[in-house]
Formats: sequence, structure tokens, C-alpha cells
Amino acid sequence: MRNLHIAAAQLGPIARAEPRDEVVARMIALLERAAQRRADLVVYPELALTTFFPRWFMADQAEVDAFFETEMPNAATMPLFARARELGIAFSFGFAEKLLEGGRPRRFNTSILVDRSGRIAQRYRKIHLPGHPENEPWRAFQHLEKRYFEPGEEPFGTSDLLGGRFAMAICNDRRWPETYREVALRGAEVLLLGYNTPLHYPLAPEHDHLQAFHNHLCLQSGAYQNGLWVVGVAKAGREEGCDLLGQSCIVAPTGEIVAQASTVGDELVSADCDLDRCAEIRANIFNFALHRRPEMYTALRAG
Ligand code: CDV
Repeated sequence: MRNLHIAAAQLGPIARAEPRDEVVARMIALLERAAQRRADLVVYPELALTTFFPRWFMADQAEVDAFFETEMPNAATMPLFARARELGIAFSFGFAEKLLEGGRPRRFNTSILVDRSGRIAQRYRKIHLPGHPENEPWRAFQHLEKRYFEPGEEPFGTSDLLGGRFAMAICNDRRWPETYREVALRGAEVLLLGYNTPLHYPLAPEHDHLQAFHNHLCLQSGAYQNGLWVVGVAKAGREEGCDLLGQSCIVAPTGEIVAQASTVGDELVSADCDLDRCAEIRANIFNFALHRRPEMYTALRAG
């Protein structure tokens, strides 16, 4: 048995004007609750430090850049790093990352995983960027991730800490089966995944009532078909007039939900996650080495 106590730290809405230090104070309050439960790891949502700004078209790049972090940790997030180190808790959260490469600014939708000592053990830049690059004012809410971010250029990675192997993915990545299979083939036992999912999807509004179903459908099937623990964590509630899905949850490798948020505010849910349970699936029905036939998946190999 390799038991870890893992907490999903759902965040309620973040207003456009809410300063980073207030958001970080909310994150620390959830961390303290996690410490009372003796959590080993706390997982926060995608773009956890700000409102979900890709819902707005902004022509002025300086206005967009105000939502980005140019270093991590920085002054605003240092208290979270410090408190987590004191408590000996690992954590993961998403943020908008801006860096200079060869004098050129680059912007990514990024998540980090920080170990118990406060060291950034892994960085992941979102691969499946949803949305559109141009101003589409007809939409009630835009989704301009393809304008404001570049897609991550590195494959899904893993890191070994807390006695297990971890991978990260971000929001839209969870809808793609390749995400789970890729990290499972790399030996990941826990997938950490933050999301911001509006209940209203302008391109297929007839599916709005299915957002909650599709969220759990993807997380649960991804977990089961790959023998993984999956920790899905929402930014939830009515944010600047846009309703975001909650439903943060922890899914066992059997596909069963073992903890689930019941509000759309700041909420902590947690579960004992025995990493050895991955083998229940991986040594049986989804024994990759025994049953997969990669040589038959020719369309997949072709791209
Ligand atoms: N932040 C996201 O990646 N959101 C997407 C869109 C399509 C709503 C999602 O898959 O939830």
C-alpha cells in the first residue's frame, strides 16, 4: 500500500479586480484545511491566480500581460510556497506564464507541481488549447486561449515525488484520450488537472446541459482505461457574469469518484489514494504490455 492523502482545492469565482495576494490568501486558507486532514498534496485549478481572462477580447497587449506572471514563485505567490513548505505539503496550480526567449516574449497556459520542500519539480504547458484566435464579439463569452497563449511544445512529462509518479494536464486536455494514454505509458500513477469550464458553449449551445456529464465522463473513463488516479479541480461559480462548472473530484483507477465538491465556491475535498491500486487495472483488463497492439493502430501512428 502506498497511501497518499490528496486534496482537490476548488476555487470559487475570482473577480477581474481581485488582487493576486487576496487569491493567494484564499489558496492558503484551503491549504490550512488540507493540513488539518494531513494532506500530502493539494491541487488547485487552471489559471488559479486570476479571473479566466480569455473570455474577453483585449486589443492592448499590456492589458493582457497584466494577467501573466513573469517569474514563479513571485512576490504574490511566495506566501503560498512558504506556508506549504512549513507544512510539508506538495502542491500544484495553474497560471499564465510569460517568459523571454531570445528576446522574444512567449506566453503559455502553465501548471507547476511543487514538492514538499518548495522546489518546482515539474512544469507543464497546456498542449490542447481550445477556442479561437480572433475577436468574435457575437459570442456571449469569448474563448481566446488560441490568441493569448502558444501551445506547449514539450510532450506530457512525469515527475517522481511523494513515492509516486505524477503528471499534469490542463482543462481541455482532459477531453482527449491521448492525454491519459500518453501519461499512463510514461508510468504516471496520478494525473493532476485543473479546469475553467463555462457552462455555456457558444458553438453547440444544445450541449450546455451536458457539461457536467462530459466532465465526469472524460475524467472517469480516462482514469479507468489507463489505471490512473485523476484529480480534477475546478475554478467554479459565476465569474464576471460567466457560470463556470464546479464538480471538482478525485477519481480512482477503477473510474469511481471517491470525493466530489458539492458547491461552486472555495471548497476542499480529499481522499486517501493508494497508488498501488493502479495495478488493479494495469495488471488485469488494461495490462498494456499484454494486450495493447500498437502495430495495429496505424492511423494513430500516422498522426
Ligand atoms: N479552459 C478550457 O480549456 N476550457 C475548455 C473549453 C472548451 C470550455 C474545456 O474543455 O473545458
